[in-house]
Amino acid sequence: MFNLLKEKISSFVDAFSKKEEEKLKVSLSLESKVKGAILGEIEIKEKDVDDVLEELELSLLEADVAFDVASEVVRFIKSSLVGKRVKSGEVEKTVKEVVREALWEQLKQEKPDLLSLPDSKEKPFKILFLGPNGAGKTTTMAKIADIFIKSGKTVVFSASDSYRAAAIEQAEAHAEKLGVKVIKHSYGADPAAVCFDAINYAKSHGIDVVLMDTAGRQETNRNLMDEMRKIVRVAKPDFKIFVGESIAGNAIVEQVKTFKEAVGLDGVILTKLDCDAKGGTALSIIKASKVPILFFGVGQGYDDIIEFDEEFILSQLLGE
Ligand SMILES: Nc1nc2c(ncn2[C@@H]2O[C@H](COP(=O)(O)OP(=O)(O)OP(=O)(O)O)[C@@H](O)[C@H]2O)c(=O)[nH]1
Ligand SMILES: [Mg+2]
Repeated sequence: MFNLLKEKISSFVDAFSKKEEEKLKVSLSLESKVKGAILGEIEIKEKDVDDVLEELELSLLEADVAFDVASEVVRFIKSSLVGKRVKSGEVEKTVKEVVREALWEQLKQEKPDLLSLPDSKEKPFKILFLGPNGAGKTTTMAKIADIFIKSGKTVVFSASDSYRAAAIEQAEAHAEKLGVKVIKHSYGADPAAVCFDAINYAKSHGIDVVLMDTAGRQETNRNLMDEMRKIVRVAKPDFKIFVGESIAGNAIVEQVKTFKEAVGLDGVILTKLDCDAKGGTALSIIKASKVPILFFGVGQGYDDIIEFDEEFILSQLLGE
């Protein structure tokens, strides 16, 4: 995960540092000749950064970073570096710090604490999982159920993907492993009605959290987007999570924006980061869609989920 992005950032830092240190050597020799003293400092000029930053911008785009986000990162780095005075041997450290700040700007977010949210509301807390086909909605719903169960909460599944073949059985298989009750109808049933029943079950049995699955839908499919609006109107979820696969690259930013416009979103879970050699998607979503990332999916097992943490991503990207 993050391999390409990490590689591109590191080669930018190396290229920039080498170039500036070379310049320092030249200016040092001149200065020592004239003054006989070694100041060992150089001021970074605009013309010094332009070509390396153009290269960085292209690299970021290649690593799946969204256009606006790549431009913003480059602008931030440029305005922080130009005019800075740097000592010999400290260029790499300085540029790394600036890159870190630029990435931090893109990653900082107000992240709701999903696990404690049910405590702040009357039971049951209703969570709806939405997103494109095959992104990992059902698997992620099971992972989140496992986390809630381990924290002492009771959970019920709404098998409200009554569209895709074997979707109900898939939800049932997870439920059996986790010891969770599933509310289901037959295939072709109205998913909003399944959610409604699951919520009523939770109410009458004092269940803490209702986890509602949905069929995969592309943001361009008008009927399925309308169906999703109906599910939201009927189920009135407390929290709507978009599940998207990070390997979808830049397309995911548009998907998040369209789903957000249609029904509102409270968070994103980015799956399959373990299969994503580029890594730019994680960097793009927060700023480009203004929806917080809650977790990353990093495998198929229930434990293969990592809570979003800026420091974790920065340390991965900068190889710290
Ligand atoms: N490697 C990896 N595989 C994942 C991850 N999350 C889900 N998967 C796998 O991706 C495949 C699709 O997952 P599902 O949970 O069925 O996806 P879905 O969004 O519910 O799919 P539909 O209901 O058909 O739209 C399954 O084989 C999952 O095991 C992840 O984080 N990493
Ligand atoms: Mg599914």
